[in-house]
This record gives sequence, structure tokens and C-alpha cells, in this order.
Amino acid sequence: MAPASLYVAVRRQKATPCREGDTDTMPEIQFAKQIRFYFIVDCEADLCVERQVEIALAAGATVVQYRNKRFEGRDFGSVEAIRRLCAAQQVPFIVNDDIVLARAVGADGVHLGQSDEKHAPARKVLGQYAIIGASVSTVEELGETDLTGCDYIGTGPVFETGTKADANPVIGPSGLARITKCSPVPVVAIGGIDWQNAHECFAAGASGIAVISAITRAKDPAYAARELGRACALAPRTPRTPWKDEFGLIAKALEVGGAGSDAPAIRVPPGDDAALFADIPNPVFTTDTQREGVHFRRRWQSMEEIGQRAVEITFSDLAASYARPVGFFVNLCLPPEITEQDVIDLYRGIGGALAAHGAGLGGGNLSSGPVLSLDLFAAGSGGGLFPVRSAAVPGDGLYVTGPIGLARCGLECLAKGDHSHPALIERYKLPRARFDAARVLRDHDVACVMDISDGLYGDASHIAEASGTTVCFEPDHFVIDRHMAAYCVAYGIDPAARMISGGDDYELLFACPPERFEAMHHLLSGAFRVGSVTERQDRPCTGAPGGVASYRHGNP
Ligand code: 3NM
Repeated sequence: MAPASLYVAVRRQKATPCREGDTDTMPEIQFAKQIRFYFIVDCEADLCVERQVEIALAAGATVVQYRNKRFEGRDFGSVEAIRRLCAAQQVPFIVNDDIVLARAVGADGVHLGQSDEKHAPARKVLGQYAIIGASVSTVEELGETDLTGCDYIGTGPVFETGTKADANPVIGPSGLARITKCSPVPVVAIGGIDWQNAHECFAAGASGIAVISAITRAKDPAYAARELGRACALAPRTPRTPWKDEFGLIAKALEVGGAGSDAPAIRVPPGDDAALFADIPNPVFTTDTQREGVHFRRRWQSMEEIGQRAVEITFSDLAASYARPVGFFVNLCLPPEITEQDVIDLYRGIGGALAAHGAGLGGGNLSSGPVLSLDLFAAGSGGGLFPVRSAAVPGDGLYVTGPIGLARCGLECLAKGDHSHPALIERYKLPRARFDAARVLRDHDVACVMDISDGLYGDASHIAEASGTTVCFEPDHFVIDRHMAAYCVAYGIDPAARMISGGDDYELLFACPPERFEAMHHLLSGAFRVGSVTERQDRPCTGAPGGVASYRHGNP
């Protein structure tokens, strides 16, 4: 795996102390937008913290921080409640100072002051997607602070504040401007900011403003929050109601998922205790799990996209088994912040993908749980040949049906907020099960096939282990997709290494004699050779650039 994340690696290069007046600026990144309106709770105010957060979120706050200098165990419930409110709006939730509390509550990140723990251990505890912020109030301090692994800095106090007893001297908009000019990461202005002076912070180059008392101590907090939202050019949000009516919702969800439609293989659609299927010749079954935080993130994908992708990657196993998709089942585990509309949208995505493949929804179930998770089952009808991983023999070539490595680049783009490579993002969000390519392979009696979900290295290892052979990669034969090439140039990545280690592409990987590949190559546009199968050596795979290893889903 790349060190922490590529984004971090790129930032690390830039996070060197700089001179005052240095006008070198960071590339425009989406992350800056996420910290535009940064609300920090006020545990000393009369207004309860949950209500404060509801008000701030309704006004468009883009990030919320829990800050409590007198935290006690009994406050944990309210921290959890705030995390849920934020999760419902997909707004990152940050904990101030306390890495352990951040981890315990499942926060999206932590903000650390100069005297708090360092950023690198925080990232180790909270993971590579954690948002990590640091307080820096002068250019000198900026030069002395190791910002490795740090996503943004909070800088202030820009104006007089009564909220922080031990605040540094006021730096004013000009002090802020000096820091924004040479900060290698986006800057959030803090201290005495309200809706009337917020524009001065943006004019000084801040990516965002952080506020406490301007909302929590305002005469009319909702009004003040709305004005702050407006000063940040953000639209208010409508509250979201969590899902509740299990049976009503299942009925609605099955309907949009296409359960009532006339998929040929389903005789009696779901609605009773079970669905009745017509006879399935050579029945083939497969199952998969998709879990938020491991396989996808709602911050990056719409519910519809998550549903569509779930079908494609489950069906990809059928494609790799030469089976035609027939039925699909999904059990959902829903955290409380998921709304009924979310569930409907998810099923709409499922229904669209099923319709595209001529398959039907056989049933589904809902239950509550801590994280969004989808248990997926698919039924298919196999052809005469059932390809297996163990069928590779020495002398075979190893081939893929299309470009690989793209999905992982797309995943990194999403993690970094880099939207300049839409084709790669699309590839991660919406892989396609390669039934078209599978038909060609089946018609040419290719007996060793699997889909590439774990990445070429991991999946080629499965073939080598199952067949008692060794796979030797041949990077010279790799066809590098042009979108991926552009990405690799931008981020200084070796494309061959990326193609070997990146997963989630759901192309098919197959082994067959080279003459067989030549005979069908014209029917498989985009297919190319990635290696050869040899007698077993001491390792399952050879020829990979040093340090290249298998892929971990959802982790760039
Ligand atoms: N940090 P208000 S100023 C928490 O300068 C905090 O680093 C500051 O509260 C810093 O919006 C501050 O009420 C208090 O002024 C911000």
C-alpha cells in the first residue's frame, strides 16, 4: 500500500516550512470546500449542544467540531448524538484534542492544538481517511510545525474572542493573510468571527471560517447561523427524517427495485415468505458484502450509485463463472441516520442495474445496525463450462479483458477530492460485470477465469495457488489506459505498479494458450496480456515491481 495515502504523500512534499511572502499556492482542492463553514460546539452555552448542531447544520455548516475542555464519560451520549446528526447530513464530524474520544465515537477526524498529540500518531489511530487539523497562529509557528499528515490548519484569533481563555494575541485579517499565503494546507480562520466580518477572512485567503459564540451566544442562533451560511455562500439544508416503518419501507423499496417487474425467471415475485423461481439450468450462486467504511463511503457516492455498484460487482462473479444473471437478493443493515429516501434511492440503483441485465429482485430485508451494510446474493444460470482458477497450466498466457488500475485511481481521486479525472472516478463508482467478454471466453473454451476485484497481484496469486503454478507478470505487454496514464503522470506513480496493485476494476483475468488468445483477440477489444504461467517456483507471482502487493478494498 502507498504510504498512508497518496494525498498525504503529495501533501508531505509540500508541507515544508516556507518563507513569508512566498506566493506558491496549493492546487485547488475540493477539501477546502468541506471546511468552509466550520461550527464548533459550545459546552458552556445555555443552548444544548445537540440543538446547536441542528441549527448549524440547517444553516449549511460543512463541518462540526466537538470541543469540551471538561469532557466526562457521561457526555459520551451527546457526542454520539452529534456524530449521528452530522452523519445524517454527511457532514464531517471532528473531535477537538482527544484522539481516543474521536476513535471511540467514530468521528471523521480530530483537531489538535500546538500542545496536543502530534498528527502522525493521530492518523495511525484514526486511519488514512481521518481529517486531521492543527492550530497554527503565526508564520513562525507555521514554519516550526510539522504538518505531515495534516489536512488543514486553524488560525487565529483573527478578531477579539471571549470564548478561548488562553487565546494568542489577535492576528487580524493581515496576520491571517500572511499565513494563508504560505500555508501548504487549507486554512480555517477562527476567533471572533461573525456574519459581518466573515468576508474579511475569505478575502485574506482563508478556505473557511470557524465559529462558536456567533451562533451559540447569539440572541437568535438560527438567524445568526443562517447569515453565516449566507456569508459562506452556502444554501440552508432541509432536515432529514430517519427510516422507521420497516414493512412499509420494504414494500416501497421492492417496488422501485423492480420486484414486481416480469423478470422471466421469477414466477412469484417477493411479497410472500419467499419468491418462486422457474427452473434454473445449471444454477450458480454467489454472495458478497458491501460495508460502509470498508467498500464504499456515502460521502463519495450517492445511494443510487451504491445500489447499482452492488449489483454489478455481485454479478461480476456470475460473469466470471459463465453464468447468466437471473435473480438478486439484498439484506440491508441500516444505521439510524439513513432516511427512507436513502433506502428508496439505493433500491432504485439496484432496480436499474437489474433491469439492464434482465434479472429480477428476489427479495430483501432491512434491519438496524451501526453502519450501512449490504449483504448480497445472486443466482445465475451457468453454461456448459464452469471455469475455475485451478485450470491454469504452464505455457498459458495470462490476460485481462480490459483496462486495470483505473478504479483505484478513481478511489484516490474521491479521497483527495480531485475531480479532474472523471473517467477514473466513474470506473470506481460504476464497474460493469463483463458478461460480453465472458461469452467470448466461453465460446473459446477458456477454462481458467476469475474477476479482478482484489487487484491483479492478489487475483493472479489465487490462480497460481489454485493451479500449483507461478504467474510471471510481463509489464512490457501492459496496455496503459490514457486516463490512468494522465493521472499517474500528475501524481508521479508507476502505471505498471498501479495496474498490478489496484483492485475493484472487475475486468476478467484468464489463462489460456497464447494461440487461443490470438484466435479470439479481435472479439475482445481492450484485452491484453499481463503475464505467463510457469511451473511452480518458490513464489506464486514474480515480475512485479518491488513493493507491489495486493489491494485492500476501499483503501487507496
Ligand atoms: N481557538 P469564537 S480562538 C477555539 O485562536 C478557539 O486558535 C482559537 O470562538 C484560536 O468564535 C477560539 O466564539 C475561540 O470567537 C473561537
